[in-house]
Amino acid sequence: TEVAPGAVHVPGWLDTERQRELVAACRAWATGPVPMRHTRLPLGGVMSVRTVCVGWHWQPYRYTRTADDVNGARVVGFPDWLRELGREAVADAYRDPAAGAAYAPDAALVNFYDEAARMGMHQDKDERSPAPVVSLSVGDTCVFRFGNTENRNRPYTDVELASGDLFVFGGPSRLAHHGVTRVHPGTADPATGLRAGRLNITLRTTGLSD
Ligand code: MD3
Ligand code: FE
Repeated sequence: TEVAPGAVHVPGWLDTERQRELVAACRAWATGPVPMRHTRLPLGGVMSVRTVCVGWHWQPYRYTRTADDVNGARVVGFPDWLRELGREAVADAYRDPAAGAAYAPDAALVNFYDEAARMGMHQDKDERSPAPVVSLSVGDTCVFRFGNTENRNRPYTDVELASGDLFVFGGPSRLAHHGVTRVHPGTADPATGLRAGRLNITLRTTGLSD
C-alpha cells in the first residue's frame, strides 16, 4: 500500500522464521559492546525507547563509529545479510529490482518499545544520502503517525504497524515527519521469540565513509 509517494507499507512481509532470526540478532546486538540503552538528548531529556546501533552509532544528532555517549566502545559491524535483507525489502516494496540492487545501507537503528514508550514527531535528517529508509517491525502492534514534510502537525495519517510489517520511506517521503503515538500491549505473537514490547529495525545509508 502506497501511503504517500515513496512511502510503501507491506504488511506481513517477514514470515515468523525471519522475525525469529531478527529477534535473535537484536538480542545479540543489545548485549554487545555497546549495550542497548535509553538515548540521552542534548537538552537533558531521555528517550523512552531503548536503542542499539549497528554499523554506525547514532547519537543526537550525528553518526559516529564509537559510542561516545554510552561507553566509548566501537559499534558492531554491519552484516552482509542485513544489507541483503534491505535490498529485498526495497525491491519488493517498490516492485523495482534495480532499486533493490542499488540499495547499500550501512547503519541500522534497533529501537525497543515497552508498552509506555513513544516516539515524538521528528524528521530523520542526520543521513547525508537520499537513499530510502527501510523499517521492519516485530512484536506488539503500534500506531505509527506519518506526517508531512513541512511541520510535525496535521495533516498526518495514522497507520497500525504489526509484527512482520515492512515500510519503505524514500523519494518525496524521505524527509516526512513521523512518530509512534502508542504501542498496543499484548498483541505480539510469542512465536517470534519476543514476548512483550515492540522492536523496530531501520536501515539507513549514512553517506559517511570514515
Ligand atoms: C519516515 N523509528 O528510528 S519506523 C526512527 O517505529 C524512527 O521505531 C520509528 O522513527 C519506530 O527514527 C518509526 C518508520 C520510519 C523510519 C524512518 C523514516 C519512518 C520514516 C524516515 C523518513 C520518513
Ligand atoms: Fe525516525
